Amino acid sequence: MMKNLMILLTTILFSVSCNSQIDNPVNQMLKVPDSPQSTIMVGPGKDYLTPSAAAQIAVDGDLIQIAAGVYSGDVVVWRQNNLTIRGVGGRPQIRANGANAEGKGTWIIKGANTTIENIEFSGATVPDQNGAAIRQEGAGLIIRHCFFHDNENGVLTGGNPASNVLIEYSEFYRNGFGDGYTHNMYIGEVNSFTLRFSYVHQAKTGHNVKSRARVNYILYNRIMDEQDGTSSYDIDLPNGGTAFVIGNSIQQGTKTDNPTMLSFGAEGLHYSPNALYVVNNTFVNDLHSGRFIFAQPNTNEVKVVNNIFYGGGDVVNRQAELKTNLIGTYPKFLNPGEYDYHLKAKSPAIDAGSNPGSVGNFHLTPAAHYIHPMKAQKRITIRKIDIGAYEFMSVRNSVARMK
Ligand SMILES: [Ca+2]
Ligand SMILES: [Ca+2]
Repeated sequence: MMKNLMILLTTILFSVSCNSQIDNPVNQMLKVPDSPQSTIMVGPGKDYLTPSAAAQIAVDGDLIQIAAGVYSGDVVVWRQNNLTIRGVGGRPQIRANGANAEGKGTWIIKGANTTIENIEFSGATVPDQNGAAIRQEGAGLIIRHCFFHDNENGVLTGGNPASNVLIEYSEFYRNGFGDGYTHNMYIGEVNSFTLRFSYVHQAKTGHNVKSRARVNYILYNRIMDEQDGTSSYDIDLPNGGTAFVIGNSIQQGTKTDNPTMLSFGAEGLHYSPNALYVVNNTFVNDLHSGRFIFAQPNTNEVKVVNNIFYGGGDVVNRQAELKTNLIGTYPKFLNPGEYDYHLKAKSPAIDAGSNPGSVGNFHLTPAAHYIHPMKAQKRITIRKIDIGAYEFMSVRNSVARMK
């Protein structure tokens, strides 16, 4: 109880607006929205009753505000650039309810630099069983504070080397047709993909996270099968590239479709170089067999530092730089029944890590904790860095840091 209070307290004290706090080179590449051309209001009693009506008259740079409520069977092709589409007054629910646009899904985004905030999407289905709640065709997409559930795909993006995709503070649950070809999220061959502060769980047979991006930043998320999830991989990066997997809690359940948790280059390496950096994650394998990490044998570099690997199974299939990981030993989790992998006092993970270094100007040391659900907290190293996704903070040192 005391520990829970302490964590709540520190969460409140150190919760951060992450755009300002988290050093991530992708931030430099993402568009910062200018002031909108105009604001279009959508909802009952507003100028436009549905998102599709707003899409008919919007121009580049508009802000579209959708009032909370249920929008059923309304599908949209967004053609404008630099749109911000935001749920207001609560989170509007976009339910496909059997409808689709262009045979592809619920919202088809053809414009560039689109931001979508605070919207719930469900029920995307199409005849070829590859329907997406959001199908991105332009370059540049930001999704934050959204919820995708019970779609064939949550988010599906096309390949575009000019595109950077950011998903943050969002939940993906039970997406997938169930045939293994559809996923909670499926990012195509874009320049970069960042997923952070998100809760991605229980994909139906497909992968929880799948990305073919050149550079992937998978940072501070909760990615899990939990009790009954049937996902294949927790994280699938089938084309290699450069991947930073840092600060995540990743769990494999007993009903997983595939006994591997993180897979890199399984369909062949498409980029140069190909490098995988797995730092300060907590991996829990409730299947008790299989493998935590697969990396294609020709990958240039595989660095695995400061991770907890608990539950049994092989750590990695090939030669890798393995340093200060906690393997097999019980880490003394705070509340593993609720998949909360914060550490308890006297955990063998405390102060047992090492400096993971940097790659170019990107620091591998974790800068944040994922706080459930879908919050971020700044991570500060106390004495030596701990192993796993969470730095242990006693009440005494949280008080010291307040002064
Ligand atoms: Ca798996
Ligand atoms: Ca420490």
